[in-house]
Amino acid sequence: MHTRTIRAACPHDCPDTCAMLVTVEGDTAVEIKGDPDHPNTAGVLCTKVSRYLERTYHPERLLHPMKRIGPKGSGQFERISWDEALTSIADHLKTEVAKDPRAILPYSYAGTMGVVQGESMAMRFFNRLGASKLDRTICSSAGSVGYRYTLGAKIGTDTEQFENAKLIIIWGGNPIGSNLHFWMRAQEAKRRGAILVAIDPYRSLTAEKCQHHIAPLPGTDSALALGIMHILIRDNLLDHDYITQYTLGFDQLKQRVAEWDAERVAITCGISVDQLEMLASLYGTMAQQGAPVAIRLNYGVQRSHGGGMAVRNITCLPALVGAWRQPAGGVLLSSGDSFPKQTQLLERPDLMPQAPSRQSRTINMSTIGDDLLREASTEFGPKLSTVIVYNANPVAVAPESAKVVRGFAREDLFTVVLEHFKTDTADYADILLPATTQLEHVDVHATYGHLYIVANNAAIKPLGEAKPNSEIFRLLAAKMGFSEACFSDSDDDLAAQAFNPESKTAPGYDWAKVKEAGWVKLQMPSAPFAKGDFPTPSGKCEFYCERMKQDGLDPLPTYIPPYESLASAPDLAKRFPLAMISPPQRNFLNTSFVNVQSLRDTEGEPHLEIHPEDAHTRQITDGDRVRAFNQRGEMQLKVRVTDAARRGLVVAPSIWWKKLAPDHKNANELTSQRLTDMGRAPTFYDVLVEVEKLDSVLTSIQ
Ligand SMILES: Nc1nc2c(c(=O)[nH]1)N[C@H]1C(S)=C(S)[C@@H](COP(=O)(O)OP(=O)(O)OC[C@H]3O[C@@H](n4cnc5c(=O)[nH]c(N)nc54)[C@H](O)[C@@H]3O)O[C@H]1N2
Ligand SMILES: Nc1nc2c(c(=O)[nH]1)N[C@H]1C(S)=C(S)[C@@H](COP(=O)(O)OP(=O)(O)OC[C@H]3O[C@@H](n4cnc5c(=O)[nH]c(N)nc54)[C@H](O)[C@@H]3O)O[C@H]1N2
Ligand SMILES: [Mo]
Repeated sequence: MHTRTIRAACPHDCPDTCAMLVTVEGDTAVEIKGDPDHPNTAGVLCTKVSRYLERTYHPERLLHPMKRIGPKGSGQFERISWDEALTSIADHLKTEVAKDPRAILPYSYAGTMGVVQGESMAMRFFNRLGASKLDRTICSSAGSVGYRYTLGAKIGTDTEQFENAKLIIIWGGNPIGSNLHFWMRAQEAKRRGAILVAIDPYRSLTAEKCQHHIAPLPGTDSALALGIMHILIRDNLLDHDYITQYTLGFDQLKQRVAEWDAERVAITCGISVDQLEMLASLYGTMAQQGAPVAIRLNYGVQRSHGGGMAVRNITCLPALVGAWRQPAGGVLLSSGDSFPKQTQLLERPDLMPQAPSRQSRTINMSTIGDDLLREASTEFGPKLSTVIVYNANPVAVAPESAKVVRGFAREDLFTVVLEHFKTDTADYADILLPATTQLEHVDVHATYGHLYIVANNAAIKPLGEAKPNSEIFRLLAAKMGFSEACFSDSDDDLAAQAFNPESKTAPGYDWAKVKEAGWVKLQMPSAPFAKGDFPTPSGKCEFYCERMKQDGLDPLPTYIPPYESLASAPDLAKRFPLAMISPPQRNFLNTSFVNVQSLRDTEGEPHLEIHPEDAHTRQITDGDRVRAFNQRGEMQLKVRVTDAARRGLVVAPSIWWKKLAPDHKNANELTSQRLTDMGRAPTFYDVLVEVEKLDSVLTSIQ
């Protein structure tokens, strides 16, 4: 049998975007592994993606188009032909477009991070329709806005440099679970003598392996950063030369942080003064001694009311101590803006119909629950009549799930879902279309955690009648009679248009070459802000930010408390005294992989971690089944009593498929649709709950 090796890219929403090698025998993929030559992947795949073949050849893969035959949400479908599926979608869309195309909404996120199967052909289609635009805020927009105000663009320390750092602060992230290849560098740094500090309310797998762990209350990181700045300035642990040359607003910052003495910060964050002093002095003193000090800033800090401000404040730190001078110093949140992606060319916003009577409308994906239930009004525009979901699972991942479910259950809503599996969202589809997986289609990837463009070649033919997203939207465009040339672009054409060959970072980008080689590194300076060059309006790191003032925000670093906490909402906290966070499980990728049996077996059943004292006052013991609830909803979980959760905090590792949980619910029953201070993002970790033991009678009914 003909055996060959195909160069592929891991498509998942993860900073690591691994380069993979797929071995194919005949028509079957038989092995998948990390590319040993790729500097970031270094031959290693995480546990879940090493099961990608199990996912691809899963017996429950969707293999042909289907239409709904049961009530919404029942998951009852019957097989139809592609022609019937596409014709019925196009007929429906034509009627809606004639009335008002804004009633149509695409709903997509990062099921695949590929440029081709993500927002290229699909967005051309929706732009040409004149559909509502989707504000893609569900993950990273709060931090993106805060970061860009301060530093200008999401550019940061190269992951490969972290092994040379002497101090690494891992802030709001759990890289052992979510950013494995960064963790490999951090471990190497530790072997070379570096100190690792984790800042996380929860003693995660990562925090457990760092020399220091500081556990602030969720949503208080902006205060913690103010406290560090206060001490750095108080003790003169500053790089005055760097501050003078490359920053804006130091004097105003100094005045502002004077208010944030160590006592006040320690109380706000629920930590000790000693911990704060230790952290600030470690950071400032090591930087003064010329040691590279680096911060790996992640998403945990962004999921509360003040998530944007938290990222902004933390991002001010490296400039104060001059950490940017060194390649292994600075901060990495995301490398996303290093990639010269040609968004306009790929998505063609110019195709939007120019009807003067109708302005285009934007719907925030994080408030899909409310927006699906909203009636037509002059302010809102037409009621949503049609949702086309691809690369996403909103019924499980969007906040305040009860409302999301009510929305998708609307009998007058026409829902199309492009999927690999019958997910919680797919159950609500009127038409369900089978999509190809990464092994079956072509794509090209930028990433948010390293600096390589990674190519994905198709390893095998599409299974069953599955088709790539790009092809589905091409076919729908043809059915709609769209004749613009861009609807004939092939997947290779789209991949070729992905990055600007005239750019500084990907000069001469040539898809044919990258496709063959598998990957290419961007050309980035090794210490991007060693000599300032911040892409802000002032060209400096903006401690004072005029754009924030124009946008109605405090132009200086400040503290924005959570919506729901003991200190900020004492009345609510009387009823629901515990803060709940629901960070990713190591062996799931959001909701992807939850249906892979071997991985689900590893994670067990949905569980809740609670501190021994909080458990004791509620007469809860390890292994009990409990009900976690608040004013929005409830769910049932099995309890693990552990001091990994700090007092006052419960942790519900996520994101479970609802239908695979014993009570058909997940953590988003309890999360809210309130948005962050910046970037209109969700506040998944800004939630108060109460927990009580389920009595045995109730449990047995469930
Ligand atoms: N295995 C796996 N990997 C993933 C994902 C996955 O689902 N599974 N998801 C991917 C996606 S979409 C993303 S966005 C990234 C997320 O990347 P990370 O943000 O690095 O990943 P998490 O594991 O969510 O780490 C968040 C940590 O923040 C902590 N945390 C919660 N609230 C706060 C807070 O207020 N302050 C601080 N300092 N810490 C807090 C949590 O306890 C948790 O340990 O990971 C990606 N990688
Ligand atoms: N409570 C709580 N909720 C959260 C979070 C949390 O930490 N706690 N994290 C939030 C974050 S950070 C994020 S990023 C979101 C993630 O939310 P989503 O982006 O919706 O991620 P997934 O749940 O993995 O769903 C992606 C779906 O896309 C499908 N898919 C993959 N590839 C393709 C393809 O090529 N074509 C098609 N048509 N489909 C494909 C997969 O089968 C999967 O069902 O969830 C958010 N929700
Ligand atoms: Mo995310």
